Amino acid sequence: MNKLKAVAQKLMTMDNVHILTHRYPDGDTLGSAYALCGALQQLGKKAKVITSGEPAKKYAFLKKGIREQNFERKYVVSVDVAASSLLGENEEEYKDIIDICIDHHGTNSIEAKMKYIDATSASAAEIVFELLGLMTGVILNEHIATCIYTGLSTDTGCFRYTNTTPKTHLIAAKTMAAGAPWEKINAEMFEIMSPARIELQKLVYNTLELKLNGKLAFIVVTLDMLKKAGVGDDEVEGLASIPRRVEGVLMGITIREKEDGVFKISVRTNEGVDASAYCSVFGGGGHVAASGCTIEGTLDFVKEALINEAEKIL
Ligand SMILES: [Mn+2]
Repeated sequence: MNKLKAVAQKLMTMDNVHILTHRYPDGDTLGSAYALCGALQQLGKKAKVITSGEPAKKYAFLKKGIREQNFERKYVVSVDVAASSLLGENEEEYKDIIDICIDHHGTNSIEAKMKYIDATSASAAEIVFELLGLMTGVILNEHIATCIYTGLSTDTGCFRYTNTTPKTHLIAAKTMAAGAPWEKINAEMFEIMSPARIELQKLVYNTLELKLNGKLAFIVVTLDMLKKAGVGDDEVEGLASIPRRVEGVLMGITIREKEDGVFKISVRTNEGVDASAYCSVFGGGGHVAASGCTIEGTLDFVKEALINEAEKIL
């Protein structure tokens, strides 16, 4: 039997399901989770999304088709979560009891009774879309279409990144036909920003530096800048694409201070430079063109470590 079909059949037998997202939840993990949750509820099952951390306000619309249900958890599904550490605050409670793990990160290291990993999918939402198609009785309504489209669009940078495939567009087309408000979703995800967020962007642009003959660019986002601009932690997303935009840059790095001496690093690359391999040196990982890791130390130490390692491959 096709493995995804086996996952679909297993899900059909489940009830009282908790669906987990990764920490700092993005459009893909949330879209995938709420699409699956909506589908299970359509089938008369009880299901609930357990996010790791409060999602940014701009994702609130993904919840709109979901009924709040209280029940005792019997099964656990994770979507778009590549490693148990990425469950964040939910790691301890859930890491050993995951029944089904659905993901598109080739590096996935989650322990689960059943795993479906497809690294050729641009987003977890693509897998969830195909999964729902294999579940008898699930209808692609406007809510599910909205969730899936959001996952596709956000993980492909609005269908621009190299992970985008003909399949991505075919699924997007089906969700558009099913009523996903694609223009509004893309405006909300990629265009609209609060004045405070624009203020932050101004501060961040001032930190842009080019290294290694212009092949490496990085920006720095400090807690102080967030304070100065008046933005919440949930409005910081999306800055990571800035350094890679500089002409000639092969690797764009965003160094974001999470707490004193702890930096979250986001790496975006051009022309096939392997960001995942690069980040694995620092204990992180992800995709070829988009990966991340966490490094502790002073800002100067972190910068130097990143530059030294980049010099080996650029
Ligand atoms: Mn994803």
